[in-house]
Amino acid sequence: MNTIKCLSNLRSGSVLARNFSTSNLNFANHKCRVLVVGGGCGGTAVAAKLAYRLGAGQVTVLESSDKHYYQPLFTLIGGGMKKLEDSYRPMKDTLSCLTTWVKDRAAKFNPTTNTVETENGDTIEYDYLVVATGIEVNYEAIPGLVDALKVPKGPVCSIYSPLYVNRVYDAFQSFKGGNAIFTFPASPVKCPGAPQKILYIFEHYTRKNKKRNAAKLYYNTSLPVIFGVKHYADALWKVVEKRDINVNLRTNLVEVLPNGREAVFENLDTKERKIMDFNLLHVTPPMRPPLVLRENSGDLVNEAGFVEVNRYTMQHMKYKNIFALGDCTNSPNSKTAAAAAAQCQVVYKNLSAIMEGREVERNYDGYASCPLVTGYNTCILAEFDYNLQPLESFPFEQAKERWSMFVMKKDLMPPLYWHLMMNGLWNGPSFILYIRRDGRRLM
Ligand code: UQ1
Repeated sequence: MNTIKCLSNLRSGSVLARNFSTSNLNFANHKCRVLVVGGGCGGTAVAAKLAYRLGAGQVTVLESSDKHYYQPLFTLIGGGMKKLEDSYRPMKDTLSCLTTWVKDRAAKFNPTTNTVETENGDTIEYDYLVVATGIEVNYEAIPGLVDALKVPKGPVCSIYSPLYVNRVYDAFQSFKGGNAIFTFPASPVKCPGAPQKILYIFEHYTRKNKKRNAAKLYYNTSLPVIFGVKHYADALWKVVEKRDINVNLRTNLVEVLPNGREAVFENLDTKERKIMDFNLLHVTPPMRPPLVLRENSGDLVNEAGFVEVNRYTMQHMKYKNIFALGDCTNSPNSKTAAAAAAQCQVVYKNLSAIMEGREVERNYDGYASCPLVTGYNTCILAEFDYNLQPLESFPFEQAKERWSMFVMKKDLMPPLYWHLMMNGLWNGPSFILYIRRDGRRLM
């Protein structure tokens, strides 16, 4: 990664940029051409692209974290296949050296004055803004959950936070039998496939460790379907049937009882509540946009707090100098890193066009992909668009569980993410589809 960054420095004639630009600067009043709010997957990728085009010092990234997590690894950490330490890099090494890192957090968006106020009380003025704050996990929304997640070596766990992900494999190992319940909340979530990936990994784990006969597995999901895309839902129903997993649709976790062994679920249609006991409870928490979007961003967002963009161009519906991508937008795609990869090229192209006084030119088709890991060596690679139609990269039946797709998820995607996507060099597999589908993906 350093080689690519240094090369980009040399090519822009700014060898020193790495040392001076990617530092945690705090200016009382900072002015920049492009402000990217959020140094996660989408923000970092689009900032790298823009900085490479505009040169050093033109793009500022507002991000408070020291670490950048590659969150797709969290399911594998849950299964004991990877370590938490494998999933992150220092923020300073992830952000392009051509960008200026302001280590702070957005407190208020003022789209009419082209400024963002930060939590430290500074104001950043921009010509163009890219919002990429991501979505926030809200464990507190479920009474009893946070306390249960504090119990050392307890049976309640969750892959959705670096705070709790290491509890998951511990809970697998402590499990001796009884009910193992995996949940999906009644809110938009990032990586909607992950709540069942960890279920399938656990099922395989119990078989490998001679605990399967003693275990009763439940997937309690708020959704009315097992997966939003029928093509893959059909395949997943066969997986749960074959592996004797009980699926309860429209079933939402509402409380974890203080005894730490029982949870309350509500049927979202009948409103009926029931208590289920468990020996393992894997929780996917409800999620929501971060506070600054929910409360301090005026007409940048919809009622729920998601940034209102045109779903094709990713341009803000009202403010033409503002774009958004990733999990914080209201575009109805699946919230995955692969979607952010496809969106970052659309944002980059359209923002560049606007800067040059041209019309937006690129359309995002809703592409998302979800490597549905189904155990310790198999994976179904789901790829689809806004119409929930499969949009597959490979010339074989992807709805089938495959070892090759598991290797791609576990061993090929992480280096691709760190070396290509974080340097603005990966826009998803649209080029493969371009070759295979006669140009369908490049509009
Ligand atoms: C992808 O582009 C991506 O974004 C970086 C992922 O997130 C980690 C993925 O998991 C996948 C599967 C893709 C799509 C890539 C190919 C080669 C189909």
